[in-house]
Amino acid sequence: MGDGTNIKIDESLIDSLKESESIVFFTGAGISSESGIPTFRGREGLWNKFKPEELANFDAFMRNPELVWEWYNYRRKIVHDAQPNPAHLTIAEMQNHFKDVTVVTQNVDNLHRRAGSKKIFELHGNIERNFCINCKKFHNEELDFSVGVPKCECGGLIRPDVVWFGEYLPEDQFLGGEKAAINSDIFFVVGTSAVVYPAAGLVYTAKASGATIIEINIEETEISSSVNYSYFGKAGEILPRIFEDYKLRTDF
Ligand code: BV8
Ligand code: ZN
Repeated sequence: MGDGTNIKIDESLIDSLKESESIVFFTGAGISSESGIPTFRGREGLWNKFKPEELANFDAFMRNPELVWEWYNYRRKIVHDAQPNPAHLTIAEMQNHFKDVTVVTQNVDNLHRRAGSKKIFELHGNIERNFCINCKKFHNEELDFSVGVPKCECGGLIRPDVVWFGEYLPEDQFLGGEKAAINSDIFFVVGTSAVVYPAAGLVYTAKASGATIIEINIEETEISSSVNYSYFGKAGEILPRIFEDYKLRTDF
């Protein structure tokens, strides 16, 4: 395990980056952990206490909407107070140096957009949006988060616009992410345990399409044995390090 500061970035990776036009960043909760947002799994996962599968599903919401809404309120506050970290900011800056930079994220926290990334596919929705389970109308600014589960004027309960277990991913977002994976030269996998499907399958889609796969994580994951390069350390340290090495060895 490295701490990012003593990690050596392979020269062959920098060479590949120099020849690359399409770069994808497939990200998970770990990229936001240095912004103070707890991850779901992994050795530092705060939700180790609650299994996300038990709260992030429609049946749990119907059984106990107050509990599920409370969990999301808690997370909304953390997300609202958080700021993008050097990992999000490096990805956004790379847009100025490569032809095509795409973010495909499992995160619902909006931090890539706030960091300045432009082309983003959100596979699991966005915690800042909410809609009525009955008429599907979106409700955002007008919601009062301090008083229990809000209801739509049609009487339906309002839920966050995130993808729960057992629900289909938004088709346009998944197809966009899949197309980016297929067309990528380099596919970074950053801060994800890569156990939630179909999202994690995009790693194998990219690999089968010939992309070089680079994993950045504080620990080994399900995909570690399938990637071309693994860097074990914090995303907020390793991504800036890779980009610095790239700039040092590239003439502008
Ligand atoms: C579906 C949104 C079709 C809401 C989330 C058995 C086998 C295979 C699949 C299944 C199965 N049983 C059920 C399934 C399907 C299921 C699934 O994959 N389950 C798994 C868990 C077994 N998938 C689904 O249900 C999906 N839909 O399949 O639809 C369908 C439809 C109808 C009927 C049948 C099928 C929908 C899944 C969507 C779930 N939504 N979130 C919310 O946020 O509230 S899940 C949740 O996991 C997260 O939100 C995130 O989106 C996702 C992935 O988590 P990660 O981002 O990877 O985070 P994690 O905490 O796990 O890992 C963090 C990593 O970061 C760690 O590795 C850690 O080491 C690292 N790290 C920490 N700090 C740092 C770091 N790395 C770098 N730097 C650091 N500083
Ligand atoms: Zn409604």
